[in-house]
Amino acid sequence: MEKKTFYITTPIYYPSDKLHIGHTYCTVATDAIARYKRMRGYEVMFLTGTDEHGQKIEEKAKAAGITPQQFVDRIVTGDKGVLDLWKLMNISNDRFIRTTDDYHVQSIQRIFKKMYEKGDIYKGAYKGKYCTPCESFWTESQLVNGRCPDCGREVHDAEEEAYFFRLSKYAKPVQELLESGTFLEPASRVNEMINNFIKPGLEDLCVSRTSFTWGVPVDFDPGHVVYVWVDALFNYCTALGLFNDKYHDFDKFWPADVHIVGKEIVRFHSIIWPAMLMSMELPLPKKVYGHGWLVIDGGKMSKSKGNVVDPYLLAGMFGVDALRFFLLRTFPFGSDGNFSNELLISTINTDLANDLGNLVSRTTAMVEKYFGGQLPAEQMSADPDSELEQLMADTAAAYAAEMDAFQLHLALEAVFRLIQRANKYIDETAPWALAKDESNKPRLAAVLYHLVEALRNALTMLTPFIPESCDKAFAQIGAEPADRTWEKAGRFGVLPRTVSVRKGETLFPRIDAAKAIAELEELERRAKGPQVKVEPVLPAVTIDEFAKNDMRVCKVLDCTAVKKSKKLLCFSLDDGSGTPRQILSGIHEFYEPETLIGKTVVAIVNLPPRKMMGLDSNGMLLSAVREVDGKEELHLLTLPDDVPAGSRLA
Ligand code: ME8
Repeated sequence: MEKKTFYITTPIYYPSDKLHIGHTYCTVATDAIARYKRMRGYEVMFLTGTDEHGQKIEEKAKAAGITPQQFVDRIVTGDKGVLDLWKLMNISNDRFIRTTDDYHVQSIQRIFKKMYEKGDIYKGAYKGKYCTPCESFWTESQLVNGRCPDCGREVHDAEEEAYFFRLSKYAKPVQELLESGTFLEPASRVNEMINNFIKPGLEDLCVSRTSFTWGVPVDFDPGHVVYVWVDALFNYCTALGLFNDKYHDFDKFWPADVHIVGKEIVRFHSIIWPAMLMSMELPLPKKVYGHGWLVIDGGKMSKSKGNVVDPYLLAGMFGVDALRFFLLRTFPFGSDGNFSNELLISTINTDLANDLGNLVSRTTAMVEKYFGGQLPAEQMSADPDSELEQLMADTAAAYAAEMDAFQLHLALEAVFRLIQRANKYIDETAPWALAKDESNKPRLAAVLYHLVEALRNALTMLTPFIPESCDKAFAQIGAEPADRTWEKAGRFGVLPRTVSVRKGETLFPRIDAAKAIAELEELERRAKGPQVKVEPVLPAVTIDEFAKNDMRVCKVLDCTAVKKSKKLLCFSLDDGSGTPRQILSGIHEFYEPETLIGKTVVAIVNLPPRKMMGLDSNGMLLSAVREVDGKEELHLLTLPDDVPAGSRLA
């Protein structure tokens, strides 16, 4: 019998900056679902990739002095680029598409032409509000406080000759699609789409641009490039071979079972995408699932806000599986979640180090200690522990239901109820007390067998989330690959009663939170580089006003610390007049006085005299000052020694 197929996608990423933990969240979630479906026996196609065209990339490449292709190559295939990140995070995608791939470009041209020939794309003139970073045109009514509703940045008036897609024609069938069944989930997003976008009236969509060139050229009208969202959305089909010879899986996998997307791009996936597919007379995807954002202090992570969290850094410190687990265990998939390092560490410590890690190490240690590593089948009592056995079955059922509904955090919650129950079972049965009396050995063996079986069940269900750690733990409890399958989950009595276990390395060492956070902050600080505060430019002065400042080159004749002052240095200066000038300067924390004698400095000499610590100061020395990482940095202005004393600065 042919296997059932399951086609799942993530959004294809903009390689305009390095990816952050928010992008990682979406891909790790999709990966866990894909792995789960494979475990359930589906032939899975898991697609991800990069969305490489558009004005933003063209502008960034220009600013970097390289071609757009070079720019995207760096971020996609370069060191610590997109491909490296997915490898590191153990992402099991079956295919990776780049929208600059020739086959995709060719397919997009054919798709565009087909919709044009059908009359669903027509030529017109576009006037609207354009958000450059989001590459989106907006109508006046869609703006929020006159700004882009997606990113909150300024929009500007834009007008250009353009092709339009007859989105308005599809308003009714799209609304029906949204209202019927479960095309878009979570359900809360349906009303948002209908009320915010469909009810105000769907306008035709501008689908070509002439103001830049980095895009798929409209082959029948040079000068136009295809709107990046048309180019991007059809990746889900071109990557299967629609209108190209690169792949031949379209009939097998289309329509997609689910597109996993972030909430801000639900609009594109649940309105524009089905409308274009209707136009192309292609089947519609079965589901779009809009997940929430990882936020920091309530705001979305973004490079421009400087609050992006680097997945390389976290995976390096805590391990890939710990990071994968944290992302999917902590935040309900459909809602926003507040990311913090503290939460990450406490989740690792509580669930992985304590609950799971302890269950593995206590179970294996006890089988080794009391039975030399192998349970004695012939001596094992057959007493059932029906509550724990039943919980194994119930957990598998609950887990499957939650995974099928993409409620990943609830699926994990169910598994951890089993793990916690198994830990409690250890306390209740007290194997160490049973071990004291030889006659209790059969019961002791049965208790330990129950624990190994509870672990086997839990690990099977955790495998899509933390595959490498589960492999290691399975090896410790003597579970062969054939014992790790979904068919064996939810059952008791799968492993042989003579199972051999071997205590191994600690899977998730406990993290010292204070130490780890200090280390992380230091690494983050170093990765960011010094944070220099740049003072805003002051209001303008006229040249005449400026010329009133009398700034002179002076030689330092003597320099001493002022008694009882931590800051002040007393300078005796040759200002060229023949009479030494005394100036006090609060720079002792930056310089030792003797190191300044003989230096050529600059002083403003026409300030009114001041008294400080009982001493006269006749002017001020000029310094360069800036704030770095919140601390003031000062450099006394010095000139080459051949500049004579008394020269004026002008
Ligand atoms: O949108 N938390 O690409 P993209 C959770 N190229 N998810 C986040 C996030 C965060 N802090 N930040 C970003 C695009 N994402 C288009 C997709 S698909 C045909 C084209 C998610 O790189 C975001 O919600 O800007 C989106 O789903 C994905 O990362 C890619 O974002």
